[in-house]
Amino acid sequence: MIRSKTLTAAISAAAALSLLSAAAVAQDKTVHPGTTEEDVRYKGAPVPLAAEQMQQTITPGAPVISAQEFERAKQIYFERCAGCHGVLRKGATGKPLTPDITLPKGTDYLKVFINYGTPAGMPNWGTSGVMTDQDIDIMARFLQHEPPTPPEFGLADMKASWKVVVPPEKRPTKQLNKLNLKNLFSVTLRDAGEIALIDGDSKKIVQRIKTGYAVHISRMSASGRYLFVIGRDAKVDMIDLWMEKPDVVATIKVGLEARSVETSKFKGFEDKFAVAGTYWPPQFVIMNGDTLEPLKIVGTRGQTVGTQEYHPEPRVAAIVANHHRPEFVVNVKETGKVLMVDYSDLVNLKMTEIATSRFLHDGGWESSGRYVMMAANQSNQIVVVDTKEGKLAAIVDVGAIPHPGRGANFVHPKHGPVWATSHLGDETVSLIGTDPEKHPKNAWKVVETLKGQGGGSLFIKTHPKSKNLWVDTTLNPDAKISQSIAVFDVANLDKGFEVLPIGEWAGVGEGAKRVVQPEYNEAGDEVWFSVWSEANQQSAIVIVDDKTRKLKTVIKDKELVTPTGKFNVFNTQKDVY
Ligand code: DHE
Repeated sequence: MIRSKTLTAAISAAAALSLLSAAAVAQDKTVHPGTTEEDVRYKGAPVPLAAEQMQQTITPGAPVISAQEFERAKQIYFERCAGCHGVLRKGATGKPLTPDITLPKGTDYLKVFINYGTPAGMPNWGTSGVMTDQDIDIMARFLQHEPPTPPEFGLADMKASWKVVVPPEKRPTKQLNKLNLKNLFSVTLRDAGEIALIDGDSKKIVQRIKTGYAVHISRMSASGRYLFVIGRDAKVDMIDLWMEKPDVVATIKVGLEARSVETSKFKGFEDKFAVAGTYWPPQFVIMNGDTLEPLKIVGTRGQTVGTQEYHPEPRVAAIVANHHRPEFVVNVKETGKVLMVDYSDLVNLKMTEIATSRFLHDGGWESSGRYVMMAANQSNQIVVVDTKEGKLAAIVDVGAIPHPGRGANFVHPKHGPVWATSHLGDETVSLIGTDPEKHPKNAWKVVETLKGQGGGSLFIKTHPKSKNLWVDTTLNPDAKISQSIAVFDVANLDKGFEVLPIGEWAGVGEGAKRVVQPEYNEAGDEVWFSVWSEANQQSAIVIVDDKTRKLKTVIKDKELVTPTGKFNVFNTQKDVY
């Protein structure tokens, strides 16, 4: 009870701070010296843990801090710093901030550090006007104490939150609505904590459904009937698309912070299991695919690859389901391990742990479905895992901070089949050869590097029936670039790209109008783009005709609050990209 009330308060505070930090970034280019503006915008979002009760730890030799000051510092830390430095300050994509490092520096040094920032990446929280002198003083003392640890979240906690709203035997035995389910889109309404179901044929919003806080992604069950949605607060909602009015039939909280959910897709196991990975606690849980009953929790704490040091919070990033074997492929971010989890026997669980590269984030399949391509983003690498052999196939150096989403597969006119990623940290697009049989010389090598509009790219997309490769630049600091899309002709890559002014086409007036995540319809002849502004401004979805690259429709509706990810049912179910 306490948790849910305080969480609500934290969420509003977090949303406000998120806007504030965006504004600070916009006004002051030096808000995070040493870290690119794109990166600050992307990772600086609040972590929904501030409201959790944690033990205050007093570290010998550290300056006095009152209980009230400790609570204040804890809140600031989770809203501002934890996304990069880690919940336990052990260093994630940012540097470690543990007492062995902070105590020898002392309060005065740390205050200067926080106030002015450093070229190595510490933000100038004081001079940018984001933190008061009093807050800076509290933070300088807080950082010299052992970090407080958020609670664990085990089976009993999950079961206490678990609700089967409509039991399987009371659900429809056939589809009761007239929707063309294959061309339905689940759209993340990020700041509303909802998804919108949009009919891909009529472009009408069919329904809005309440989900978790700052809802993140949607994934489809193998049959295409159930939609799974996960929020940053680790709430999973399972939606039955066969109901007259599609709605939540089961819900569960699987931890305190999460980003990924997936379902079993191997023949014989369709719709049987769901899996969700959490940032906190560092673990994943396999659930019953019908009811979300939690069945098996597996922790991911352990040694990093390379130096083999213990890491206390290796977060679970992307999870993909293997179509060829009864396995989930689970990315463990900070330790750099890809786990291939065999779900055919949960009692005698078999798991292949593949040592790859640190900071695994997102990724997807190459076109044959045998190799999985995962971005180790802060390592500037793509790791390739052969899921048939259960072995690392290659680690490929690419540009700065690759961020493919699930990537894009197409046949290169000279080099054969390739998988592509764009980058957060530079303007390049890396094309990696993926056919070791017919094009062995090109396999797992960057065969060509394209130059796009700029850095700040989050997603790249094409479709087997298309000749276009779409590259967004959502987090580029230049509004002209973040509000438009670059499109390449895959048959004529030398010609460079065309820029389409998607933000302008939306006709929504004032706003950030960041263009994010191209997504195809089922037929592969339309591309949908979110035009993402703040919650109090108008946003839109712009639909482009893939063949002519001309504007087809704009979906504008006051219900479309902060649309970001869009997930076409068929393409998500079958992993078409
Ligand atoms: Fe995402 C996918 C984590 C910020 C939109 N995001 C993912 C995945 C992870 C992740 C691990 C892969 C899930 C999978 O495949 O199982 N995202 C994170 C973060 O940790 C990060 C950097 C910071 C945060 O505070 O959450 C972050 N993500 C964002 C955004 O700000 C985006 C642009 C807008 C939003 O809705 O929050 C965003 N992330 C997305 C989308 C996908 C995604 C649309 C799925 C892409 C796809 O095509 O599959």
